[in-house]
Amino acid sequence: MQSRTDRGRLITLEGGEGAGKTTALKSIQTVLEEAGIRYVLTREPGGTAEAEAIRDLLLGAEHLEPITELLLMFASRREHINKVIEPALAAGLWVISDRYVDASYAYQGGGRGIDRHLIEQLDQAVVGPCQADLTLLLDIDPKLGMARIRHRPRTDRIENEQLAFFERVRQAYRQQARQHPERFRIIDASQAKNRVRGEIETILKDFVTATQHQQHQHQHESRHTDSHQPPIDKKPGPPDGH
Ligand code: T5A
Repeated sequence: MQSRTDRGRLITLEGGEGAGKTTALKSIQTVLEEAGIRYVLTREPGGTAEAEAIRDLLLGAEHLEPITELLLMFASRREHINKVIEPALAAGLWVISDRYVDASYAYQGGGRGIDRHLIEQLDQAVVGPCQADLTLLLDIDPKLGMARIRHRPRTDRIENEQLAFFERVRQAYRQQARQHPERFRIIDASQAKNRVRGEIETILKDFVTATQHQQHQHQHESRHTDSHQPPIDKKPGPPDGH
């Protein structure tokens, strides 16, 4: 059986609209590349042909019931986990996902007001143990985030929501961070790009160092355990089948 330390690590990136995820992704990639870590870069909703088709529906539809939106997010997530995330982690690759399950708590839970209990049930059934190891939350006042993307020629269905919606999204993200302090790191995304980049790089480097330390310790312990195995009993046993 594969040990926890042989698996890759799942890093997720979250934040409201215009928080600067695209810029942050580059910083994460730089640190992993410098550390010689092989990784897969992916996104949600999306990441597979089927999940990307669901993304087009989610972001392009004129109207969707909140519950339909939630179920489609989790349907695309299941495809993504099964076909991309799990196989990569099992092969020892790291995965960086531009948004993951916390976005459903924030947008469908906080933004749309869907009962958290239902999202937790879906999380358990669809994501199960495939939870993020590290989540970077780019926290920003939605007024500033929206101002940054105002110049975009086209906006999608969710980006067209009102400010109050994005305020609720922000609060729900912060609640997620309070509930999972072991994996969340909050970054003040209103800072200048170079400061955001600096913070992300520091967090990532610490995480890489801690992971590599864990892996070395595990290898050392396995070697130590092997060398203390009791000697194999040399007495010949009965031949097979007797
Ligand atoms: N969704 C997703 C759900 O509702 N539920 C779910 O479960 C999931 C998984 C997905 C949408 O789906 C929703 C959330 C989303 O609405 P997306 O493509 O992930 O869509 O979402 P967006 O937030 O729209 O992603 P963007 O790529 O558009 O935004 P970014 O990456 O946050 O913004 P970015 O990096 O392009 O930056 C925006 C602008 O700001 C500038 C950049 O240069 C750029 O012009 N900028 C800064 N300016 C000043 N200072 C800084 N520090 C800056 N950082 C960036």
